[in-house]
Amino acid sequence: MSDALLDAVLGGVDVVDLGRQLRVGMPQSPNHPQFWHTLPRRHGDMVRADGGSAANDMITTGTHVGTHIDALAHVSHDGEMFGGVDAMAAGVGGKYDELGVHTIAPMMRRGVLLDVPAVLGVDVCEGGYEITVADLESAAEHAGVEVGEGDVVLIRSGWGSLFADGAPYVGGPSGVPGIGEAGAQWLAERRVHAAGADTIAFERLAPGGGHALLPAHRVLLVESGIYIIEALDLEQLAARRRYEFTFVLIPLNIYGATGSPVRPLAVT
Ligand code: UVW
Repeated sequence: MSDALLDAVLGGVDVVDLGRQLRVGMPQSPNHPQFWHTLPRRHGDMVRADGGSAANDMITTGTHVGTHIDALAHVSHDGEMFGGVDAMAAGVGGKYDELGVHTIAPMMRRGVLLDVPAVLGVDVCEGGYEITVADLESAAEHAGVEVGEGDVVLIRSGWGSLFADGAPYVGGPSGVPGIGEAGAQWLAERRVHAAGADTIAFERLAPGGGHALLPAHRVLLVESGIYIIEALDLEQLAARRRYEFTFVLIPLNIYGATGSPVRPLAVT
């Protein structure tokens, strides 16, 4: 639905789309199977007696591509997932019965935006920059919000403005800005429901790429049961200085999956 149509349907309600468009060739994590979209049946391939015809397409995709949510089944540490679930015993048959994405309830919750570049006085945080607890606290103060239990916290690094450039968004040699273990502990202490960012892996990736250590994934997904949302588009929200809103997200109800593409909304 276009922005204009959403406005017409919802009247005075302001809706900001936080999802990235899914398209072949978009930047995505090399850790995941890529998004693929084909059109096996075009108009005219099958024409009914009355002249009608239908086009039908097909997507093949990893569940962690584009804007997406990580289920608690996504990460384990020392053989255990959240709640002590045995990671090696789980997933037999290709499905995570206990912590798959089907266990994430649709979200309609208080959302807050922590705009880190706004408090650092830059357009974009540098590649590999670790967003500190002091940065998070300054951004909350700047926004006039207190992060509380059950919130969805969206952390903007400005890196999302590189999405259209492709490879630079993924990082590699430059690294990617984001929180580290300390920032994740800060979120966990506040007992937030979910946390998201405008980057490909949510947390800081060190320059040089490779198979990164992901301590914030461990703290949030494994130790705290807090969902992670990645590759959000936070640019419009920041431009409009919308720091507090109703956050709406519905994961696809894929039984046993480790994640799901999503199209979240910020509603005020
Ligand atoms: C990364 O590429 C690390 O993202 P995800 O958490 O979806 O695996």
